[in-house]
Amino acid sequence: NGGGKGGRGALIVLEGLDRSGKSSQSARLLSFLEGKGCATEGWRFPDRDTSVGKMISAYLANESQLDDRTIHLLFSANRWEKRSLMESKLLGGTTLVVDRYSYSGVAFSAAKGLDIGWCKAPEVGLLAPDLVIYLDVQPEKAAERGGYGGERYERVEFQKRVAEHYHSLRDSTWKVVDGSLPMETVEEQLRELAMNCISECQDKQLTNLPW
Ligand code: 2DT
Ligand code: MG
Repeated sequence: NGGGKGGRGALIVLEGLDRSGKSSQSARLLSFLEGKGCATEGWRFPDRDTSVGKMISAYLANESQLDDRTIHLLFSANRWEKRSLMESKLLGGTTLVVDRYSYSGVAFSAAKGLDIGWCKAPEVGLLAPDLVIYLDVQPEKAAERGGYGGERYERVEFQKRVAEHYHSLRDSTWKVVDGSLPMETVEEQLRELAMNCISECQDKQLTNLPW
């Protein structure tokens, strides 16, 4: 695990708008870390494989309608149902590279007009990331990238509001990376951020989101 002995794994989260490059960059980072001999797993939220995740997936595909607060709590429940597994992986020395987390939960729901404090409340007590990498891409630029997949939320006006809320959530664990740079440049920056994070967090306690 990153060269250290018996240290815990790092919780590394990638955030950003739809089409900001999170999924490709997570995959690249994952294979890089694996190549370094680092115990690593790639996770994503929503995790569409659980029964809660299937409800979320149907909602995103516009196959079901749910009240804004109801879907917000389902997204949160989808993280809660993975919390204990996440904790045991991290304590066992596995680094998790997670594509979206609580910040997506708050930014997307707040962009619909829900109160930010209300949106944060169900996230309190989930594990706090050691590093949040925000892939910063202009909403218009993201939309140009091969277009959206047709899911709910994939509209440029909505994504602009999401970007504003992401901005207000930034804290000391965040590193903003310019996602409009060439893929290899972004990849290189992520490698460095991740390696530093993994070696620095070995002896640090796991904590909970402070919201
Ligand atoms: P993907 O395209 O990454 O599968 O995300 N979302 C995500 C929320 O509204 N709340 C959340 O808590 C999470 C994790 C962002 C599907 C969409 O779901 C949104 C995009
Ligand atoms: Mg999407």
